[in-house]
Amino acid sequence: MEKLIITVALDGAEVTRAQNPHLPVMPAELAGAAARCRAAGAAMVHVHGRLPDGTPTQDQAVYAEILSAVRAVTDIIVQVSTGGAVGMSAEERIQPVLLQPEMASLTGGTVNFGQGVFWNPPDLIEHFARTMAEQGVVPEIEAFDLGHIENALALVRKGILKLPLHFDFVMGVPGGIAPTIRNLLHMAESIPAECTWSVAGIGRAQLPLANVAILLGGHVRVGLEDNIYYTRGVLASNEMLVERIVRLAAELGRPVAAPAEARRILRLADRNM
Ligand code: KMH
Ligand code: ZN
Repeated sequence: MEKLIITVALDGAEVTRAQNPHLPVMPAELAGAAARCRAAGAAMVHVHGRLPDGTPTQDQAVYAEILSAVRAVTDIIVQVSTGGAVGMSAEERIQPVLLQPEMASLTGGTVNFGQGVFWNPPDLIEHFARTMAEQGVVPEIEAFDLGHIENALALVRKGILKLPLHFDFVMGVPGGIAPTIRNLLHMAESIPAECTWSVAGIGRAQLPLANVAILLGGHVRVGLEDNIYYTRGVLASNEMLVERIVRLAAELGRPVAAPAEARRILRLADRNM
């Protein structure tokens, strides 16, 4: 088994500081959290832009600040969001890719998202995938449901995405796939053998699914975007969630990858060539 890549989704677009005061929002806060998570054992951050009042934004200038702030303090892999927030236009969402970060999220299909709809029709996915390829940005396929894997593989057949791909199974969004171990096994068995995957369990599903991923040879995403609690009623910080995965991985005999090792495992230098 390869070493374990821990990704931390630092802020997301939905969680507010009123819900969790540890939420990093401004570029300097995101950079500080990224450095602390790197020290704790994370190899990658997934980041969303926010305005000073916490409103989600995909503004290129905001992401430029985030990228330079994070790069100034740590060698962690930075993956920008192209999901943004429900209701944003495609052109709004794609902006951070034009800054040529190492990675960007690429959602594999439309999904109900609570009471909203996270809109990802085929032409949008294709446009985002082509833009990432043009900009030399490696996609992480966000699969909120099983069909999202099939959509990505259809783009491979069309020559728009290239194998191997890295998938993130986002499990437990109301409207998406249920966060059960059986479903995780099904997702993991549904991708080509040469692909890599991580799991992002939402809410209280984060911990059990992370444990299964450690045992299966998958990778793990934690962070306040997906889960604001450490345990019932106790608010988490991003670092606390990373530290717990590092301890669990050690107990289960799975060493943790540093960013350079994660770049090799994910073949970041070869993908998109
Ligand atoms: N905020 C969600 C609607 C991504 O970052 O690529 C979408 C999301 C996915 O967070
Ligand atoms: Zn996100």
